[in-house]
Amino acid sequence: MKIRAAVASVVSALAALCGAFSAQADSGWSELNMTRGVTAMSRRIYDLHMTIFWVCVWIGVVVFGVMIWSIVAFRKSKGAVADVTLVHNTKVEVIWTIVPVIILIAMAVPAARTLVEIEDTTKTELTIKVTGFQWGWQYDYLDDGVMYYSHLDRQSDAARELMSGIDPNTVPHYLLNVDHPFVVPADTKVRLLITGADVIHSWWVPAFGVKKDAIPGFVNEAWFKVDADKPGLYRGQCAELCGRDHGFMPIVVDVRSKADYAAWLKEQVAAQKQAAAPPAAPSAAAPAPTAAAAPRGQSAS
Ligand SMILES: [Cu+2]
Repeated sequence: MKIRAAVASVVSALAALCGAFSAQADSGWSELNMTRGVTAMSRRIYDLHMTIFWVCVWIGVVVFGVMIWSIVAFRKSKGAVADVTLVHNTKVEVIWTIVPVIILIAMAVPAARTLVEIEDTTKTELTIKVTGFQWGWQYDYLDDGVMYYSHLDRQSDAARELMSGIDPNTVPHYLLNVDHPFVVPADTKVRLLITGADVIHSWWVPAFGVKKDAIPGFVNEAWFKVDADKPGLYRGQCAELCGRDHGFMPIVVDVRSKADYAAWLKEQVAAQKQAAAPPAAPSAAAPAPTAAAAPRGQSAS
């Protein structure tokens, strides 16, 4: 009876913990977990992750609970005699085969549905090619002819140098800032065509629930649609060990409202057209600085 009470108290403590976890979703505890993100897909992935996490917790509690209770309650010193009828008991074997199969199917159905949807790049409204290189990212807006490179920002780059004398704590978003953030519209299904220029990189932005390898010679697809009310800056990193400066090629996505994005795009198109125009007339104004700076640090180490 004591053991039964102990098991009951462990179960109720775990139930309380479940409640505490969901109540503290925005406290420090959530830092240990996946982010819920800012897209419907990232939330689906999060919910799936939590569902399966709790299924695993309950299986662990039940299996270890029964095991520990059996070991303690039926110990030899208490005079327990082994129950030999349980050996090759067909009924028990059928139950402990069917129950896990049902649990696995119940978990596989929502997981497969989510995976299929992650791969569904139909009905995209904007396609951008993302190329990872040593060490930075190149963004090509295929329909608009806009292209630029995104590198670690100058401040972080200076502070990271050996003996730079700069305290990294004084650098805002140290190693997580870029010179030219990746600008995309909110409330738009954006398809990314992800590839690599030299070695394998991986484009990872947790808030979008997107992590896709950038492999030379292959084009991988990914998509995201940020909630209309969630414009802002979202950060990510290269998630594939790609060489010496793997830790120094962050990603910053600047999600803007559709109107702000359209205005930014117009500006970029005009600026890049001007930069590409042949310098025919000597009186022509100098091309406006654009985001399309030459990639630096492309040479392999
Ligand atoms: Cu990389």
